[in-house]
Amino acid sequence: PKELSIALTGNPNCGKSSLFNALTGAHQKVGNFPGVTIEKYEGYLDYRGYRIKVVDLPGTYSLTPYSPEEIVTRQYLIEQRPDVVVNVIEGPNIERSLLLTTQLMEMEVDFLVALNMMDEVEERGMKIDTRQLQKLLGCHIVPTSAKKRTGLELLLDHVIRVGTGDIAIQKNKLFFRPGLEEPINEISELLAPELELAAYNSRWLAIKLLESDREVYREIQRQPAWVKAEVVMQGALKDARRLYGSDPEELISEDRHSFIRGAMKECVEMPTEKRTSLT
Ligand code: GDP
Ligand code: K
Repeated sequence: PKELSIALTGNPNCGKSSLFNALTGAHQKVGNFPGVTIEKYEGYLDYRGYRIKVVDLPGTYSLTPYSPEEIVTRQYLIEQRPDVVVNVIEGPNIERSLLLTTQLMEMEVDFLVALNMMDEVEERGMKIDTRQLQKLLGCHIVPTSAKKRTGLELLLDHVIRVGTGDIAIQKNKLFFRPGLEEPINEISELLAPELELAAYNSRWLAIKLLESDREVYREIQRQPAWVKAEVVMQGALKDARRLYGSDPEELISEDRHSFIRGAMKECVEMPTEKRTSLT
C-alpha cells in the first residue's frame, strides 16, 4: 500500500486518545520519545489503499519551549515531518484550542482540524461557521465525535487529500502588527540561506527569536547570520517599546489572541443563555 504518516496534536482532554483509539484500534504500540519519559503512542490503519501511520503527540496548549510536552511536540513536527498534522480541537472550548492552531499556522506545516466533540457542540446549541473558519485558518476543518465515532471517514478522506497535495484551501498566514512584521521578514530573509536550518521554516524561526525562545536562540546563535539577525532584533525591541510600550514577545502573544478573538467573533455563535428557574 501507499504510505502516509499523520500526527495528532491538541490540548489535553480534547479527545486525542479517543480519536487515536477509534482510528487505530488494535494496531498500537507504546514507546517513549527520545530522551524523555513522555510516552509515545503509535499505531496504524489501512484505508482506501493507504497504510496510515498515526502518532499521538502529547497534549499541549501551546508550542513554547517551557514544558517537555511542548518541546517533544514541536521537535517531532520539525524533525519527523509527518505528512499531515491533525489538530484536534475541543469544539466546546474552541477559543482556547485555537492558540495551538495559530502556532501550527506559523510553522506552516500541512495540517487540518478535527473539530471534535461535535455532539457536545450541538447539544449546547453552539454554532460554528466552519466554512469561514477554514478560510481564516487556511486549513480543512472536519467535524468529528471521537466518542460517537462520527466524521472519522471524512477525516481520513481529508488526510489523504492533504497528504497527497490535493488541497483546495490556501494556507493562511497570521500577520503581526507593524513594527513586528518588518523585523520578522528581515530576520527570516537572513536565516533562509543557512543550510543548517534547512529543516526549519525561516519565518517561524524569526517569530521565535522575537519571542526570546531559548531553544531557537541556542540554534541560531551558532549560525553565521546571527550577527546580523541580532542587530535587527535589537532594533525590533527598541521599536516595540517606543511604539507600544511592550516587548515583542508580549506583542506577538497579543496578536495571536486578537486573531483568535476575531475568528471567534466571525465564526462562532455561543448559545443564548437559557432561563433557569430560580426558586
Ligand atoms: P485526550 O486527553 O486528548 O487524550 O482526551 P481523551 O481522549 O482522554 O478524552 C477526554 C474526555 O473527553 C474523555 O472523557 C472522553 O470520553 C471525552 N471525549 C472524547 N471525544 C469526545 C467526543 O467527541 N464527544 C464527547 N462528548 N466527549 C468526548
Ligand atoms: K467531556
